[in-house]
Amino acid sequence: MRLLLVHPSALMYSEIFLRLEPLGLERVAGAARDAGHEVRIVDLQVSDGRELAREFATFRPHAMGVSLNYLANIPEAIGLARAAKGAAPHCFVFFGGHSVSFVAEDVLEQAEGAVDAVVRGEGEPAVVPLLEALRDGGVDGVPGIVTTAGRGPEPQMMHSIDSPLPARDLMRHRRRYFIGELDPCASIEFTRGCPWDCSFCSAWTFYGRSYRKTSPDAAGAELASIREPNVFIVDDVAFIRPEHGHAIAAELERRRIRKRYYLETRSDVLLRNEEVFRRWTRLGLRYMFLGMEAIDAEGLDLYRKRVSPDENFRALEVARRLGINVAINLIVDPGWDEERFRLVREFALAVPEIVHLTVMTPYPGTEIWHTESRRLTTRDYRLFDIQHAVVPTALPLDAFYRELVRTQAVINRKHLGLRTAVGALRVLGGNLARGQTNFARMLWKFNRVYNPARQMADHRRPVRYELPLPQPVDIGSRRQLFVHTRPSGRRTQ
Ligand code: B12
Ligand code: SF4
Repeated sequence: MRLLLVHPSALMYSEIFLRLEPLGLERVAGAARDAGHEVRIVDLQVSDGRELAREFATFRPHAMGVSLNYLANIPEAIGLARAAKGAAPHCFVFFGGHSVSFVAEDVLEQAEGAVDAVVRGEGEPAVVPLLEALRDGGVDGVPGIVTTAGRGPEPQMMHSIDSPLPARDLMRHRRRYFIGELDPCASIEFTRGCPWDCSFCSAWTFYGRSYRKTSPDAAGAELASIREPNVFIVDDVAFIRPEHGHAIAAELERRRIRKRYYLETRSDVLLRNEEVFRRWTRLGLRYMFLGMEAIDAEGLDLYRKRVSPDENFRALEVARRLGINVAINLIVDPGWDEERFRLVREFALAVPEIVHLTVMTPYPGTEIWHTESRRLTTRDYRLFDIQHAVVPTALPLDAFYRELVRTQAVINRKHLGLRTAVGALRVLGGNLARGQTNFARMLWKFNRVYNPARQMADHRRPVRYELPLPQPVDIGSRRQLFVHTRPSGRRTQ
């Protein structure tokens, strides 16, 4: 069958720092292609609607699948589904991905027939049975399927994540993916899932708190096939298991693979496994996101981060010693006042690291979606991008955004200060010489993108599609939050 896979546009407020390949969609494409189907991908992060319309008209897909990892993309995806059905009523339209797995029934209802099905959970084990069922008639038996008739069998979880390989060759604009100065940049996955259970995060609920690893051999072979000199490791928490990090490193040493890497991890993992990170710096590890989330013990407890402020600060020292550039993430609570923002600015100016701010947002699939007692002030999907406040702010909303943007701007200026600017110019020169302009554009975009008036205007847009209301759930039984449920007793690590 002919399958067209689509990734929606980038969210404006994240595009400034990065734009990365849609690895999940590429893996779904890989699974379908391995089974003999003809597959194409359009990534609207780097292509425009005209390219999609052209592809749709010439390829004439039997089915179109849209990736919905981000809630904020749901209205756009419903628009794409409506357009597809208008142009080709017999094309089977389905959605899949992280966020839509938690709100499948609501999205089907909102799409009013434009979406035939939502696939909950991992896409690789579902896509081939789905295409076969389409050919043979009747999709109700496909694992993870949800239609307006109800839910099919439970989603299946792959035993090994070594295959299928992502269909990277189907991406037509690979040079447009970048993260900071790592331009161009590919992505890779070494592990899937997270064994922790932070209250604001849905990574663990999606995979039922399970955790799987690639084999070092498969990871080495995949990295060897990547042409880009830079790689973003998409794992929620990199190198939880030191022996796994060492085994992949050994494989890269054996194959003489050297690239520059960006990854994300936790402070306690970095402290525990310093040696692994040191070894990876020799292989090219340059940048790391550290989800600190809060600078005080109270905030860390609230998010159930299971890390102390002391561990966070010691982890920063370790990273500095290893020469890794760190981007710290802090969660802004809508309850913050001017004094609190001032303290955070002071902290951000006092540390050499890049400080990134995201606004505390209850998402479907997270524990705080069910427990956060503050009323939602909006249910507009587009505002659930962790750059907008969706629960009441202590400051008037416009003052909250002014403080937020002021803090982000102070931090940004710090990084564009004279010393950094000289460094940035050197990098810029190198990138431009190789025809890579993503990093250059990013440097000048800040004021246009981060702007309180624009954030306020986002709240005033007419709303067509709204998030469902949170249902009270007994958090004592966590399995109610899971998309994938594991048979009890199975080892996760
Ligand atoms: C890597 C990553 C990114 C990367 C890459 C994003 C990209 N272009 O794909 C970067 C760093 C750019 C990023 C940015 C952001 N991210 Co992010 N990200 C992740 C992360 C850690 C892993 C995603 C991943 O690549 N996994 C590996 C691949 C193989 O899995 P996958 O993408 O989930 O795909 C599988 C299934 O979802 C499904 N599937 C996916 N697509 C499709 C399509 C079809 C048709 C089907 C059937 C199935 C299917 O099958 C795939 C294979 O099993 C997830 C957390 C997580 N563990 O999922 C957060 C996560 C998705 N991100 C999140 C957020 C909030 C953001 C930001 C908004 C943060 C910010 N403000 O800066 C931005 C927005 C980016 C944007 N859209 O413009 C939230 C989403 C919250 C929500 N409910 O909307 C998550 C869940 C993290 C969290 N802590 O809660 N992110
Ligand atoms: S925030 Fe990080 S450590 Fe916490 S559950 Fe999510 S992915 Fe895991």
